[in-house]
Amino acid sequence: MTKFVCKTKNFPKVSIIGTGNVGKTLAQRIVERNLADVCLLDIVEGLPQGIALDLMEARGLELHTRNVVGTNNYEDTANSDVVVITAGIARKPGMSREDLLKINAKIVTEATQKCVNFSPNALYLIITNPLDVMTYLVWKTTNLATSKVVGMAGVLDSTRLQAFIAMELGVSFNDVQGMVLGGHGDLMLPLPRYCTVSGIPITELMDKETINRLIQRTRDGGAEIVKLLKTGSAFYAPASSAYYMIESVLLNQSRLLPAAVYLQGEYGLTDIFLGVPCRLGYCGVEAVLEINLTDEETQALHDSARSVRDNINLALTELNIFKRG
Ligand code: TXD
Repeated sequence: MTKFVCKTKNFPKVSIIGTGNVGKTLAQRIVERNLADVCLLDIVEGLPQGIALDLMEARGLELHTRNVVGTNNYEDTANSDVVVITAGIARKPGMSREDLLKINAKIVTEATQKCVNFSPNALYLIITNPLDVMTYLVWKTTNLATSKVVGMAGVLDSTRLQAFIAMELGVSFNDVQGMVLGGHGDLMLPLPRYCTVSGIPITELMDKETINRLIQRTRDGGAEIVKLLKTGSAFYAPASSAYYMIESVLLNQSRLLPAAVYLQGEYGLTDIFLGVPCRLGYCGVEAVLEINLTDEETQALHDSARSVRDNINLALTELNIFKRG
């Protein structure tokens, strides 16, 4: 065969740190939708290589053109457009998100620092729990701009609420919009006033009792799945939520979505990452939106922020993490 040297178009590159359930499902979604090449990294030798090879062997049948590589070496993540941090341990039954704090803080900050050496301009999408705390620690322990660090939780919590609303009303999932703000924990803040079915607020379609039941189910959404699975936690909807955000970045869609972003006075909160609506495009977080909240909602958001801040302080002191000036 005659071989020709040909310069191919550079496709975007996404590196995923942690090749567990969320990482490998996200990789599959990204390549099978032809969005980007993927580099999978894990601490376990052979795991990312095996998953990458498996996905490449499916390529001829799935008819996509993206490459997947698996590695244990951070050099291979170089020049990524997006770096996704899913490394850590997953929540087990009976374990609160806060229990994960100490172990995951070390894993996440060390992994991110290594990635930043090779991809200083990437957008860093944090997934590891406890989400809002991990996102803050990533920013605090690197020189990344606030626009380049974002945490995934609001899209997941909102899509769960959307699913529960659609199932309750028997309407198409596609017609439902949900909006969940606050930390990714028991104090998250689902906002029924901003949840709609084809533009109609759900407060017009359901009584208060039903709405409260769906809100509680959303708050318990992660735990409900942990309880059913017995080992591990949810990963299909989390991977879809991360994909949704990455697509908005790489295709420069500037979607308006809830995510953990750095607040500098918005909602009366400073120096914290918390779930609020933002605009996400190629440059990262392009804008943080301040929507109208009632006094009660503002109070609930501040309660959620307080719990996140307590855990941030715990991580900073217990792990003796260097405070960025
Ligand atoms: O809404 C959200 N943000 C979340 C968060 C939704 C779902 C899952 N959420 C959290 O993401 C979950 O609580 C975990 O903290 C992470 C990853 O969840 P996943 O379900 O993928 O966990 P797994 O299957 O246990 O995978 C974790 C992988 C596993 O392969 C480990 O070997 C790897 O992380 N790991 C590491 N990789 C690289 N470097 C280090 N140090 C390391 N430590 C563990």
